[in-house]
Amino acid sequence: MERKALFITFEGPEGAGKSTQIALLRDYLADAGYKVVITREPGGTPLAEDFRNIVKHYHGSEPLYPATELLLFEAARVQHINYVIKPALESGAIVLCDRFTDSTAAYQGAGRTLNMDFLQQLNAFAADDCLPDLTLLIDLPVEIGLARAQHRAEGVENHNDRLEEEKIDFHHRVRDAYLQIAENEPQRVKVLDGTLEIAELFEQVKSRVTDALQRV
Ligand code: Z5A
Repeated sequence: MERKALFITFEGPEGAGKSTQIALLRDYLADAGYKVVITREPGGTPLAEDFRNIVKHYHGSEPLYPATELLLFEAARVQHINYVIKPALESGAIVLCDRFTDSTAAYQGAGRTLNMDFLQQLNAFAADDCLPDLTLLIDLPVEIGLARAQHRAEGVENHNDRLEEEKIDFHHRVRDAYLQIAENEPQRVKVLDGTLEIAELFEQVKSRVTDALQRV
């Protein structure tokens, strides 16, 4: 089969169902004969996974400054872009990435209220022209997503997730920021209803991805 490099990112508030849809899409595309790479942010390389562990679980006596958190996400991204995403795209793979630069805008920009213009410059610097062809934003009410995430965390020892533990206002700012990004960039960002059943939502994911594949 002809190789069609395509960079697809999945975004959304907590518990939106991104990982679930990515796994379904990977199997669907692989069965159709495409080379598929799935990855995530923060993470995707050994060092970026170490940074992930800090930003998600660090609860030491020296709190992370919001700017430190931002720079750790961007540092992880530089490793990830250069060691995973660019090589995969150059090999003709479809890359499915769980979170990317829109997460930084939503969580550190809107959630932590850091300077959005500066943050977008950092995003551009880290991404180094490697921008998504398609972003699927799985939207759902904050309360539903957090309930799902909490349910899943039950029974997981030392779950302690710094971002999940943020106040409800933080999560509302994150969701609103995502919807604003989608409004600003309707060509790239497609909003899907995360309250749908898994199979029904997957039909919409497939439809958006099929459209994108026809364009490359
Ligand atoms: N972050 C940031 O702040 N800045 C950045 O620049 C970047 C990231 C890149 C990554 O954590 C954290 O990093 C994240 C943002 C921040 N904040 N937090 N916390 P993560 O990767 O561990 O967490 P996540 O990305 O938020 O993923 P998630 O909570 O695991 O959600 P998900 O992948 O979207 O959902 P899921 O795992 O597919 O599903 C969650 C549960 O719901 C699970 O039990 C499913 O079985 C269930 N589910 C899934 N779909 C459905 C439907 N359709 N109906 C009902 N139930 C469903």
